[in-house]
Amino acid sequence: MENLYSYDYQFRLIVVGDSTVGKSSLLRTFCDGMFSPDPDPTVGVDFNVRIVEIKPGVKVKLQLWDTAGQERFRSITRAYYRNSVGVLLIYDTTNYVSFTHVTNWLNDARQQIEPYHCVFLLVGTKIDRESERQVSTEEGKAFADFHDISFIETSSKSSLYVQEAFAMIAREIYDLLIEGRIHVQKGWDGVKPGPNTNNPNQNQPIDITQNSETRRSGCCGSSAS
Ligand SMILES: Nc1nc2c(ncn2[C@@H]2O[C@H](COP(=O)(O)OP(=O)(O)OP(=O)(O)O)[C@@H](O)[C@H]2O)c(=O)[nH]1
Ligand SMILES: [Mg+2]
Repeated sequence: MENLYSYDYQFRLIVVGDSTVGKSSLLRTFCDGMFSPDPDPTVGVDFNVRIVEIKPGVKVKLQLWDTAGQERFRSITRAYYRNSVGVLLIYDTTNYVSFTHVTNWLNDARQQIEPYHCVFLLVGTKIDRESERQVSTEEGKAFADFHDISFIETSSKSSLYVQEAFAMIAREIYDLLIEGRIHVQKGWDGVKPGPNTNNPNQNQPIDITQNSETRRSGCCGSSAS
């Protein structure tokens, strides 16, 4: 069993996208290894935790906020962006309309999160339903490239690339942290140091002032103090 008290950093991630695109299913597969063909729609916001080893000897606790896609919960969802360091933008590869709405989710997230740093990952779900596909891999990739963010396609039903999706965004955040482009800040819960003591950087805020001109793929915002 995972030791929930042994980790180097905590990253807070939020999962957003239209209703029924498979946000909760993605988290359930990732956190519990289970898939349900008939889950309840999310009401407001749900919360999951999982510790992952993103590099040999580096453990990160992922605090995962699962949001409701339904419009009536939108104001609740917005309140959770600000304290997130990563956003998984989800669409359903068998539902073109959900893909066209990703721009709105991206803009909404950017608006709420700035001036804090954030890493985005575009995730196309349900690739086990290949015969019903409406959004090609190329279209997903082109959107991600245009917005300078990472991209992956998954199936929660068959577990395909689910672990990889979370590892991808966690590693990207960690690399930015180590490079000093994201840092631990008081009053912001996106990244927090963990209780492990073997990481020399963990208890001190990282000074990014010397690097604040540079931006990296998928990273938005500037230094907030
Ligand atoms: N075949 C297949 N079905 C999936 C997959 N992921 C989710 N589904 C199905 O899609 C439907 C919606 O899944 P949810 O995970 O509840 O969707 P959601 O995005 O959390 O929806 P809201 O909570 O309403 O925002 C369910 O019937 C799931 O079983 C997948 O990878 N493959
Ligand atoms: Mg849900």
